[in-house]
Amino acid sequence: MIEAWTWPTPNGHKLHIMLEETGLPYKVIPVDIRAGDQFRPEFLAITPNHRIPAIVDTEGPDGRPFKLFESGAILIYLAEKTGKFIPTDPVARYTCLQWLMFQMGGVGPMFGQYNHFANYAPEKIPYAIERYSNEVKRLYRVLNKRLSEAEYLAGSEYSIADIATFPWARNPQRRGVEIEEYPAVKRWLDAIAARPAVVRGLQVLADRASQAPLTEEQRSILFGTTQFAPR
Ligand SMILES: N[C@@H](CCC(=O)N[C@@H](CS)C(=O)NCC(=O)O)C(=O)O
Repeated sequence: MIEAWTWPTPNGHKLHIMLEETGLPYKVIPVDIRAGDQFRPEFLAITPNHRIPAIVDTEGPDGRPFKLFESGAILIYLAEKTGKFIPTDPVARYTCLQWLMFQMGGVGPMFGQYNHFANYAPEKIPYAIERYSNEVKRLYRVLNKRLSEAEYLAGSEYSIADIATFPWARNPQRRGVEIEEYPAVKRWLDAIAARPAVVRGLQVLADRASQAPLTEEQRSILFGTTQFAPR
């Protein structure tokens, strides 16, 4: 049984989709990051980084409970545990890991910074918005180039690289992007969105997702004194 400590955000959806794709038995433990659940002692005991997602595999590698955080590491772990969505051929395997790292180091952090400065920053800073907007578009261009030459990011097979990138690349309008400018990304997004396990994964905690403006308390939890208090 996988305990999924999670919330319906792009990083959370990577885990939800992977769990649905692999068919592993799992239990969702909601961590409401707007309410500050990420700072509760029981969650900090799993991840000192107080970010979702994190998992506990009640039957870990040595048969004992195993805790893991960082969505990329979790995807690799679950792929290796099930033998699914990570190629075994060395070239395809490292190509898969290359695109997974591209998501973890580029797409996630940069799209996140764009979202922060465009939608959450209390003042609109043109330099920051333009910098991250340019970077988001550059990353979409890189994805588009790759997906013009291969069906999926790792090559011919759907893999954890796609599972990691899809939740960030969908909803291009939220990233200030016109998807028609990236036709190969659009083709790939449509194909992945049609997968039944992806549809089910995106439903996990969907009733708790919110686009509502942040209250002052939520702002402190996510971006202010609560977030940055030493722990
Ligand atoms: N590199 C981490 C990033 C995780 C992350 O940033 N999670 C966000 C939600 S998408 C979070 O937990 N935010 C809570 C907070 O900022 O306090 C991963 O991929 O797991």
